[in-house]
Parts: sequence; structure tokens; C-alpha cells
Amino acid sequence: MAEKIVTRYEGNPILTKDDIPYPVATVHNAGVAKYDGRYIMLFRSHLDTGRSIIGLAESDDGFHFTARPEPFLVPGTEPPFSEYEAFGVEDPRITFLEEAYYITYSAYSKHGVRIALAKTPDFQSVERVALITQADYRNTVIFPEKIDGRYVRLDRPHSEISPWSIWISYSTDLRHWGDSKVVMKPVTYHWDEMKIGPGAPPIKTNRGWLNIYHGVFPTMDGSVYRLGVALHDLADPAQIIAVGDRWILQPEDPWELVGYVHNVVFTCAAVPEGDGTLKLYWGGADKVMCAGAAVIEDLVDFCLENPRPAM
Ligand code: BMA
Repeated sequence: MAEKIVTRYEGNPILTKDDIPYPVATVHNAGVAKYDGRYIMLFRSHLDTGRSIIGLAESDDGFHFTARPEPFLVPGTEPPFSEYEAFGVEDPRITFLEEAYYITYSAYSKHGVRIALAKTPDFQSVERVALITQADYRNTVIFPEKIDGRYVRLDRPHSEISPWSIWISYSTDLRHWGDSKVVMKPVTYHWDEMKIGPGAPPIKTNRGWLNIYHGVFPTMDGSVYRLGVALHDLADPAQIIAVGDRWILQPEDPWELVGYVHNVVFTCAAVPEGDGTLKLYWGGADKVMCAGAAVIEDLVDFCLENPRPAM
């Protein structure tokens, strides 16, 4: 087997429930961004009600994180968020745009799961902006710049008659989104055949937008969550240049194989560094946070060398 394209950090897992100064059952599926020269991680935790909140941890090197004493985002108490976040907030993704960090997260309630948008200038205060999808949507990532005058996002609506696929939408104000279309679908009898969803917010490269996504394969022993890569056209990200045929990361470490939900690696964040590498962050078995590194150009090559059809 060829050398692995994602190098796991030797100190994994990097954050667990034992590191959190308030009672939680899990630490996983975190968004990560650089702010003021430091790494900020917004991580999801299950409480022992089975519902989730979002905490914050900080780091100088991207691997050693210290959690703040209080959670960062808990279900909203003001309408309309109180109605739609009553069952918890999950899986934050962070995109810096213009003057603020925007956070997309799953808002769960008796009405289903939809995506909410919040923003913060400094990770001290946080302000809710809007609920930006109806139910049943998850896995929404916003591109880090406007393209052709509009904000762009990828997301994953639920569907009964088609395997869950990746869609693109556009907005001029980040609140109202439209012009939606499907851009990428699972491939039958392939590691991502059951469903796919955006993972980390896309990363700009010379050859296209790098989209690190998750794919799910159903087995007799439950579903396996893995990560793959796709490359979107820079000027028109609805056009997919290539999708890597093989996964780039699958559950292998003990804390990825066994946990709250076994056999899961799930990403909400990849942080590009100045040296051409990125740090990739993923939840292991919905219970702990893990990190690794990859060379961005290697991931782009991986898409182009042996592509599978986007649809
Ligand atoms: C998905 C989401 C993720 C989770 C994954 C594996 O449907 O709920 O938050 O990591 O399942 O359990």
C-alpha cells in the first residue's frame, strides 16, 4: 500500500472529554480557525442527555488545546433559534469572511435538523445571524471568499429517492440562499455509496477549490464514515474538475474504531498553513478529536490522478 496521504499526529487524540472543565460525554466534529496567530477550535460535545452543545479550546501549535471553562454556544433562548435549536447544536464549521468569523452549525429540534449561521469577530462574543436552511439539511460549508460577487456554500440536503449528495447555493447577504443545484453524488458500490457531505470549508489552491468531504458505506456491522477529496473549478465551483476515487482517511486508530458511534472519522475543519501543508481535524468515533497533516498539492494530485465521476 502506498504511503498514507494524511499523516496522523502522533499525540492523537488531541482533545477528549477528560480535558473539558464541565461535564460532557464526548468531544468531536470541531471547526477550527486561526485567530490572532492562535488556533481556535469549536468542538461539539454530547451532554448526558444525548443532546449537543459547542465548546471552545485554544492552542498555540494546533495540536495542544486548552478548553475554556464555559461552553461557547448552547441552544438559543430567543426566537426563532429557541424553537429550532431545542434538541441541540452540532458540527460547527468556521469561515473567515471580510471582518468576522462565520460559524455554520446544525440546529436540531422536533422539526428536524437545519443549519444556523452565527458570527464572531474575536471568539469572545457570538451573535446569531439567521437560520439559513429549512429542515433536513446538514454539513454546510461557506467558501472563504465571494465568487463572481456572491457568497457560495456547499451543503447536503436529505433525500429519500436519491443517495444524499452535495449541493451548491449562492447568496448576496449570507442570509438568503438560492440558485441551488446538485454537484456531486455518491457512486454505487464504492466507499462513499450511501451518502456524502461537505466536510471542511473549501481551501483555495492554484488548481481549484479543494473540498474534503465525508462518505459513508453501509455494512452488516453498521456504517463506516471515511474522508475523500474533490476539486472544484475556481471561477465556477459548481463545476467539479475531479473527485479522488479512493478515500484519504478511514477509521484505523482504536479511538476511531470504537467510541460513541464506532467506525467514524468525520471532519469539519482543515487549516491551510503557509508552508503548503494543511492541518486536518476530525472526530474519532464521535467521541474524541484527532489531527493530522497533508500536503495540499498532494491532495490536489490525488483528485486528478485517478478520478471517479462526480455524478
Ligand atoms: C452523521 C452526523 C455526524 C456524525 C456522523 C457519525 O449523521 O450525525 O455528526 O459524526 O453521523 O455518527
